[in-house]
Amino acid sequence: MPEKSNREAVLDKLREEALKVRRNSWRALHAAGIGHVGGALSAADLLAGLYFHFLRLRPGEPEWEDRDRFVLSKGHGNAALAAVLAQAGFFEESRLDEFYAYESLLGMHPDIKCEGVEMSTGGLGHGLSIGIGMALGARLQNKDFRTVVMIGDGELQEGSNWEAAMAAVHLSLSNLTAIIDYNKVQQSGHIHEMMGLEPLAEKWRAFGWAVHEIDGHDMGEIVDVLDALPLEADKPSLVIAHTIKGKGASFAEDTYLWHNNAVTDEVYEKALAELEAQS
Ligand SMILES: Cc1ncc(C[n+]2csc(CCOP(=O)(O)OP(=O)(O)O)c2C)c(N)n1
Repeated sequence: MPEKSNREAVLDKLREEALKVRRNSWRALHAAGIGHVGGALSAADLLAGLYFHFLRLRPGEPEWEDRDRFVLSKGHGNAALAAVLAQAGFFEESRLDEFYAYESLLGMHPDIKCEGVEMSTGGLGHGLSIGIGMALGARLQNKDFRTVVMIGDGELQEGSNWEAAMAAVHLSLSNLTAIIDYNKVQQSGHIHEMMGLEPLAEKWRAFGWAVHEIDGHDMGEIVDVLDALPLEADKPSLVIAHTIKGKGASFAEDTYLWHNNAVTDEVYEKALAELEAQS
């Protein structure tokens, strides 16, 4: 049998990590008994690609000043961020069992005091502005670290994002990348029913961003776009990642009902069984 190509081996490893991000997200949410399921699962492949292929980090030295910065602006997806940080070695995976516990640094939203977390987020609409500050900071200090911000599509309905979108172009921040987790569902319904975003790519291009659309569950497409960053010289990059809210759990896919829900023993077992079948 021919040996797998190097690319396929890399992609297989990343897919395994992504599956583990889903498993570990469920682990954390089950420990809490409740939480934001849908937006954690839609972001799992993107987070695996970022943390295991793109971001230059030193998990044993979280404050390393030349590290790349990642801001989860859609902070309610913290179960997946906690999962990927644990897998990357910022802390023990067993700490996922403290998710939402009293005084735990792993809460419903990212806490800057937690190893590997760059910014406390959760009040939506701020991450891109924070990322602009980080990217500008890199330029002013003559440093080559990159900044990546992940934004939710429901979050994008907030006006502050569009002010930030203008500012990033005005400042020519080619060291800044925004990723939209475009799962088409927000807290209380489908995006197009609440307040549609289309034509999304055209809007960002009109603002002056370099834009590329991918299937946010296709690891090959994720790796290719990350390898291509920055997409154009002198412009910030935007990746529109088409995803499915609740991806990997049939009962939670493409519905706002699983934006935030109770995670009972029964739900947890069902979710793990489905993931097992996908591995
Ligand atoms: C400023 C602000 N308004 C409202 C909320 C409540 N809230 C939490 S999640 C959410 C929906 C976000 O939807 P989306 O960005 O699509 O998230 P995803 O589907 O990726 O989970 C809302 C309105 C908040 N956290 N912050």
